[in-house]
Amino acid sequence: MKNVFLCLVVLLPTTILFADGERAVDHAPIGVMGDHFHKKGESMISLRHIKMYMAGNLVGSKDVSDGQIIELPNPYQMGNMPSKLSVVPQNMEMDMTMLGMMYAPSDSLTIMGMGMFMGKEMKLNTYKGMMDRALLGTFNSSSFDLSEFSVSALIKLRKTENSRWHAQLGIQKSVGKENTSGEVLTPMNTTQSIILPYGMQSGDKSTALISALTYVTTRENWVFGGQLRMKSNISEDKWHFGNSLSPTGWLQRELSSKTSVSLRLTYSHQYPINGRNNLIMAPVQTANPNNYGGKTFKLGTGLNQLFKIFPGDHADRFGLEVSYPIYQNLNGPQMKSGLSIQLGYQKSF
Ligand SMILES: [Cu+2]
Repeated sequence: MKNVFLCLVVLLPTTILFADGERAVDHAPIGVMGDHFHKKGESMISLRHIKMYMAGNLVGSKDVSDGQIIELPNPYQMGNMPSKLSVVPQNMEMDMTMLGMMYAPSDSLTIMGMGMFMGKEMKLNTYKGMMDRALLGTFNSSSFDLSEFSVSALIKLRKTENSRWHAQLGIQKSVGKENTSGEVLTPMNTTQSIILPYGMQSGDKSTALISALTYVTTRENWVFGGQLRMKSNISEDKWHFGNSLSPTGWLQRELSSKTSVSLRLTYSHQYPINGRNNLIMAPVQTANPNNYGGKTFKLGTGLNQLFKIFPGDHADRFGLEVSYPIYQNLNGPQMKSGLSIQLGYQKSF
């Protein structure tokens, strides 16, 4: 990550002109999906990588300690399982790699396809199920899999000299494993293989409808954009991650035709998990479908930079965006989001 960033900075002073007066501000900050459409006959490939960090736990918007979490009841208590939560997530890292493709059969329609790989790694503490509730130890859970595919249509609604409106309508299919198992340290101080809780799964096998409305307007060297995005489940599954609604707004400043910087505010509201897998019942908060989703505000800052590296009429586009949550109100106890870094490459032809 650091090396790529260094390359971006070192290559900044190169001066080359691009076809069609291509500008860095033509695309939104890299974290915005489906932000632009293409001219008839044009294609684009993109590769993005997102790294997300999480640490600590919240109930609503209040921090909660391990000590407070292990006093909460275990809703799935059975047999000799502890009556209180006994395993507490400490931190987590998520890696998402997305490969995207765009093609415009006409000036008013762009088809977009995307595939995502997802890797997750979580560190958890296990406490004794009863008596003194002493810390027994720490263990890791992880999963890595092809997670989802999506296909959508971007429809141009209105375009004037300095503004445009477009809609996105698509289908997202989760293909990642929803029953990955892993070795865990139990509150009885034994090691056992169980189906990992929902949050560690690479998918939920659901089908969802993706819809978005985007508006972008340009005033000299400034661009303002806004997008409202929704994900709504349309399949009948044993369980699926909650529907979500996320408006985002960004301000971009063009420093030169090849460089732009941005500031973006995103709100996201995600509903809890719908349904349940009866085999997921460990004494940990993540085994409860209600402890998912919530409301989050994130602030991000980004850089779009054009280069001429590979042959072709179009520029090689790089985008970097770093964002941090400024407010979180989570259905909890739930792990708190931290920094996320997104790096992307796009090339039209
Ligand atoms: Cu594109």
